Amino acid sequence: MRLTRYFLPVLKETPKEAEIISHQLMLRAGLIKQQGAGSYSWLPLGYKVLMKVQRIIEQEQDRSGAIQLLMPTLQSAELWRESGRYEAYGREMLRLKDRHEREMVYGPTNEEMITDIFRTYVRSYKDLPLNLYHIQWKFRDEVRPRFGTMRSREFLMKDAYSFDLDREGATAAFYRMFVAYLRTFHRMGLTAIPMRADSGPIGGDLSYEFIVLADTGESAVFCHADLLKKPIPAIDTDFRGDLEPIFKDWTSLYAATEEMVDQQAYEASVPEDKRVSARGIEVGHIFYFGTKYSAPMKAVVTGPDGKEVTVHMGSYGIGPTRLVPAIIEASHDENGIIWPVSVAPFEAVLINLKAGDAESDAACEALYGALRAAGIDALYDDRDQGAGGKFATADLIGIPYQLILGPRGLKEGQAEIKHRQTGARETLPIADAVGRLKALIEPQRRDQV
Ligand code: 5CA
Repeated sequence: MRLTRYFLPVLKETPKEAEIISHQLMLRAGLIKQQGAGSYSWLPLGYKVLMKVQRIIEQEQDRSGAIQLLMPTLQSAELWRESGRYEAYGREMLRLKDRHEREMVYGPTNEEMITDIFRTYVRSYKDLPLNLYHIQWKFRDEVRPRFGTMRSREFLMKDAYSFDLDREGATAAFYRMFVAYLRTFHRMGLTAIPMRADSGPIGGDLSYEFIVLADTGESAVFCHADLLKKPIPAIDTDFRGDLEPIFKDWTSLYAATEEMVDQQAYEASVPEDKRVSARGIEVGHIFYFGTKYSAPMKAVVTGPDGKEVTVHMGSYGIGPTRLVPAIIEASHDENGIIWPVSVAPFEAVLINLKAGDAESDAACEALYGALRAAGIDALYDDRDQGAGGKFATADLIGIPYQLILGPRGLKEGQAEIKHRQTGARETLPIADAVGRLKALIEPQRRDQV
């Protein structure tokens, strides 16, 4: 992409309304624009990151056996009356009426609708296990929308719903999602710690949150330090086998959010030098809730003995529009964002230090062509502007590698690569630059764990 033909509205000043660094940087780097209270447009650069985050989520969901579909945002109030949540959900749910005076809600989550889909089509235990997911906008009329897309009113959620014959089957589904989540966050360069949680309005008795540690996190968390450096399970790509040992291994070390923490148990089970009390951002939440929705909504199948069985369900949420700021909170410096390659909007930025100079332009055009031919997603800063501004933009928007070429280097046949994360610089023959970038970038794309 040529910057002169792109749409990248970067801001010089830090917007006053933004309290936390990720919100400031998302506005400054032209990732989002506020449209109303807790409502944001995703501008092209932000949208590219969001799509990469979603792609990783989809790959790991698919790999775990979940199947993608798409449900609408507006739902009939009737469905919510069936489960008993129409009254229970309270003012967080946006309610509206259509021209026929039919009561509708803008979905804050989809347990009811997916249960309706299930009961329409599934009749036999032979069709289980089943796990269906979608990525769709949700609306929650949060009391305090804040921190940009971190806690907005309209936000994207990946929500998956599992259906099983019994508690044992549902627990196995829960473990699969648990492992899929560990892999998902790891591929985005995040350390996310599973913590036992309260299940709130979703209900159920088994519930874990995945928390990314950051000073600006909304909740206080307490955990064992070893959780922060646990290797991610490299499992069979089809998720076969028993995943309970992985779940047990990860949850045997103490970790809890402030709502759930038991200070005595924490101090008893974690040696003093291993106690981490920090703040964290909840990026995912998984629930097992048995027959809470399937019983009132009559989602039943015929079991192996011919008798009717009410199915056991779980639901599994991840917030893609929250993950983008969470990644920034975890990875930035005083000059801007530092994207991990796996979610970076561009993998490299080519900086022409003297746009307008015939020789520089020709050499940069050739390099830009070579970058594309090598399959590197590159931004070409071809603006007719001073070098200082170009370096500042490249740092601000966080592109992992800067490939820098100017008249002086050109004379010596040399280009420079700057690593955004470490600040390291290497000078190398122009002809070697693209090959070197490819070697740096490819292993970090993290298609696998
Ligand atoms: N039905 C269940 C799971 S599918 C559910 O709604 N879970 S949740 O309430 O915990 O939300 C799931 C995820 O959505 C959260 O972990 C968070 O990443 C994201 N999320 C929730 N509320 C917001 C919000 N106001 N802004 C941005 N992301 C949010």
